[in-house]
Amino acid sequence: MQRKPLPKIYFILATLLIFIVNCAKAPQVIEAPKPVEQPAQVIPKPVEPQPAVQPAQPQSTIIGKDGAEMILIPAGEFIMGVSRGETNIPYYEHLHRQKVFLNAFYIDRCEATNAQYKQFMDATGHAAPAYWNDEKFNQPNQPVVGVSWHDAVAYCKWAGKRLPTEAEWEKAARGIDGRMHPWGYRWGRTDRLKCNANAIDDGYQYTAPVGSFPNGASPYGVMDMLGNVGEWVAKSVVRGGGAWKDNPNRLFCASHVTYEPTITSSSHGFRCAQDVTP
Ligand SMILES: [Ca+2]
Repeated sequence: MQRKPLPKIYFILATLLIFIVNCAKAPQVIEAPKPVEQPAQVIPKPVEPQPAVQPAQPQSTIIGKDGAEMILIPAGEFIMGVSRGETNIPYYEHLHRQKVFLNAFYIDRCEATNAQYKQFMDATGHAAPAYWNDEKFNQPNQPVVGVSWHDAVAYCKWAGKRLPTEAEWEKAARGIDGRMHPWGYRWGRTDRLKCNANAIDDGYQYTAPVGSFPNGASPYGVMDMLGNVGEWVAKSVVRGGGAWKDNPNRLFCASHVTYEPTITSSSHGFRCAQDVTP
């Protein structure tokens, strides 16, 4: 018996069914996921250690325009003046022992010399002081003498400095503890050899080269604060308790004498001071 062929419609439907199934099986095109953009990574810089903030410390010594070494006298209180009975010279009993505070300052280690004063004269045309041609006093490293207070002020101004105040001079000479002399409180048997006064055996008949008595240095290392030459300070006062020709028994750091600012003497010189600038 001959099979009856399927109607053509079945082929069409079958073909259509296969197409639909294949379409369903066709691999889907899956787009690759877009990379997620990451924010740029910020790498922190290493923190450099910062030095601790320290206040600027002034140098312990400096060199002035005139070539003179200057010593730092630190800020703080010191004992100024003398009490009744500390000296047998009634003239000085008005000085009143008291505590005084001073800011830091610099002071010349030594008295101003003839060599330094010559620089000033050459630069400014300032007149020569008294005793300038006297061989007893005019060697280069001897302290300049015969200067008036006005001369001393002019020199300090040229050197970019100033005269010390009385309090500054006294603190530089005796330190903070109220001692009577740069090297100690009492005058010992050999202390006449610690400064150039009128002692027969200190080695100098007139002024000595500055800095010749290291054993007589002050607690800060300032030289010749007693003897050699008395020193002009601010307000026309001479400090130093005497000079090369004075009796050493009368020398002590708190002594002072006021003079006319125009007077000159072979016993009078000076040294300079300077503020501490940041
Ligand atoms: Ca002196």
